[in-house]
Amino acid sequence: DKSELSDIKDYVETIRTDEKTDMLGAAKGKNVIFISSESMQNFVINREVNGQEITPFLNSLVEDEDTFYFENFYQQTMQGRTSDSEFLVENSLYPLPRGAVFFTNGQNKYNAMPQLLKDQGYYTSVFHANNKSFWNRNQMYDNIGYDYFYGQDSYQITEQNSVGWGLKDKAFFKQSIKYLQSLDQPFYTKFISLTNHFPFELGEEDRSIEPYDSGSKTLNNYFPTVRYADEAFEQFFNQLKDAGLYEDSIIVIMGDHYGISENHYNALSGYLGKDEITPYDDINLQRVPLFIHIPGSGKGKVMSEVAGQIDVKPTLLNLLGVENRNDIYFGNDLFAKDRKGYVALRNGDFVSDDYISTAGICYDRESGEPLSDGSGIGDSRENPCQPIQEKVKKELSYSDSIIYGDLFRFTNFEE
Ligand code: GP9
Repeated sequence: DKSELSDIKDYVETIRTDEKTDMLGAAKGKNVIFISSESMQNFVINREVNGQEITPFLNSLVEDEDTFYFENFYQQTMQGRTSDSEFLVENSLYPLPRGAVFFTNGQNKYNAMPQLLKDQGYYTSVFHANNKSFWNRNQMYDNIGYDYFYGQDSYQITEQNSVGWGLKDKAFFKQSIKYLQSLDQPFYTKFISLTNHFPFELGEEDRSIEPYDSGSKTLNNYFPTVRYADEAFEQFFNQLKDAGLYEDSIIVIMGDHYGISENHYNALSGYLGKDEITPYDDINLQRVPLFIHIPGSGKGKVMSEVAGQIDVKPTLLNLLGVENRNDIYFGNDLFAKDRKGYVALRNGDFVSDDYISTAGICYDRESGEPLSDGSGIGDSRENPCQPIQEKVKKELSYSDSIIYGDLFRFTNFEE
């Protein structure tokens, strides 16, 4: 109820960082082009298949002086998959333990990033060549402050330019440019890619690398579709340059959730050269890439601190120099040094600077050594994960209370 909100406010004060980093306002007034990269996991970055680089373009961004690449960035989604990752990014709240919050609580009051940016004079829109009601997006987008949703009906979709779930990414980006050029600036836009979606279908003509060879057709086909996405992103960067939109924009590329489920871990362990995928490995496989590309910044580097999708909103708002002092959220600005130091996964597992907790076992994060066999749970003298575990539990339950109780109705986020 309403009284719980003040407990929650007190708690978020303890985890937020108000550090004035050197990136504060570094992208003030710039357009934002956010690319949600379907099923893109981090293990493909800087790796090869059949002797070929899988993601040559993204690999070049890792080295790029205008790009921050977050190599220990975790996805935190649950059953709502892509929509859960969108929810995390826009709100810095956790998705729900079951169901998709886009469906179950699409009419709640939120204090989401599109609305906050709209209040600063941004035009806000989403581009995704699928049915607008998929994941109840049309309703949720309206509610969280998107001005316009370019869905399936904004694109010319033919048999030739489609595969699997719909319009192929290269055609999607190409056809989006004219809309992007017509928008008032500054704009905040989200592009949701689709081709690298399970079961990773792609015609021979669009394949630049050959599938892998294992007992899993899913894993085998994943590599060529990941490469296709990588090429689509590169092409989009070039189109943005040609359209004169590049210099005044920042471009974010983020993997939304895993693409290779545990059903394919046998094959994946072979590919990764491991005997098996342990629970510890499984957690590390929940890393997805995050790139923040700021043309002309020159400050780009590889960022290794533990991070998650919950952190995107405070990071972007600070980059854009937008104040949200009274906001209620659970992430940290990824450019701050003084951070809470852990990422909660939606099932209660977590990754901290020092530990990984999963399946009741506390591991050393770096070495993968189990530090407790689970029997120490509830006894902080034996289980070093316990104190963080408590915070994770609290945080997830506070976030759930906000959503289930629609608690933001009781606050206006103003002084
Ligand atoms: C569907 C697309 C994929 O519109 O976003 O959804 P997913 O199945 O990955 O949640």
